[in-house]
Amino acid sequence: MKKSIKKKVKKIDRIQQLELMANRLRIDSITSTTAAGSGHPTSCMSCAEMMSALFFDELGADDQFIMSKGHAAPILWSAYAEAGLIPKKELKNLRKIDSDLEGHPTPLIPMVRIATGSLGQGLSAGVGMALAKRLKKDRSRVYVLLGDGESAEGSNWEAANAAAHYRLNNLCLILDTNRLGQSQPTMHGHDMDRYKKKFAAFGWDTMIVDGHDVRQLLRAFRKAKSSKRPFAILARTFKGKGVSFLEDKEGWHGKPLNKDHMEKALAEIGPADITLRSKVKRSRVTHRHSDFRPNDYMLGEMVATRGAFGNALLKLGKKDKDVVTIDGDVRNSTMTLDFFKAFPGRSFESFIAEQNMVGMAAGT
Ligand SMILES: Cc1ncc(C[n+]2csc(CCOP(=O)(O)OP(=O)(O)O)c2C)c(N)n1
Repeated sequence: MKKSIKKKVKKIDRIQQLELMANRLRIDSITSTTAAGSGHPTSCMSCAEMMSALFFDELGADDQFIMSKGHAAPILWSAYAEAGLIPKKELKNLRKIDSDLEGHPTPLIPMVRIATGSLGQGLSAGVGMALAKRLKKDRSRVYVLLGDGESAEGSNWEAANAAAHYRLNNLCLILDTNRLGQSQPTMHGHDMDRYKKKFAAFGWDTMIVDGHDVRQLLRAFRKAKSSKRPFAILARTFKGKGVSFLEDKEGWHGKPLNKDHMEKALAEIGPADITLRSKVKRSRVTHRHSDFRPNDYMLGEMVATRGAFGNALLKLGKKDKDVVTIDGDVRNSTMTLDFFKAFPGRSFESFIAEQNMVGMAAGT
């Protein structure tokens, strides 16, 4: 009995710690964008609890995180800084020409595997990464944070289709449903059931949560892990959350605060005195150069370009076990056919969904 009470007290502390960290990330995002004189503070503020819960509780050392709404990069940099993966003092150099902290995520920062910012790309990359993990029998997971405005991009729905087709239960999407896009409200606003029906129709498991409630977010992450299908956490949030003159207000997208506004905002954001450990580790993308010599042909020998491509791909597949092929229902035109026959385990069909095909390839 005593033990369970103790456990409960500890749990409450954990939630409060993550709430404090969410405020910490909000403050970092506001101050770094004000220092830069550009950026998207309100887009960061809506996902502060998600980022806190992810980086300081949920993400394991080998899990992958993709910030698909790449304009919220300042909160990603803040999370890395608070996790000790980049120096905190670097945050004030956001968007400077000689800083790696660009306005949108790029692999210049080692933990970033895929550049985002052109909206609608992150989920496809996540599908590619989730497939690659399965192929390597790696049991870690892939998390994609998607904007609600961004979810209108067709590429997301190609990706949603593929994720369900491949039953990627190692893929978890978090939809930051803050109701607002850049110049106006989004198509579905806060109609959470619309999103639920869409993802369910594509074969995903879903859960609607209050995206500012850390406890609900942690519960959703737990549920996602026991799902047999890809999982969408549909988080109802407010853009600019935590500051009265920004919260749920139109006209603030992509605008840093001036010094006066920043002081007012910081005074409103609650306590944020916290340091927490994260399991996320500094990783480096390794680019392997393969010394590959394609097939030789005799001078004057007539070989169709696609035939030569198919032969070369097959040879490359034999040489390098990490090479995979993704096709868009044209394997007998592009001659990826032979690779598919030789290496069925490393061959994936994207069907006639080329946006997702390219995004998946970037993610693998
Ligand atoms: C393909 C593409 N189209 C348009 C933009 C310009 N843009 C940047 S942010 C944004 C609004 C995004 O809204 P949402 O996904 O809801 O994110 P929020 O900032 O509201 O969290 C737009 C239109 C872009 N970056 N990429």
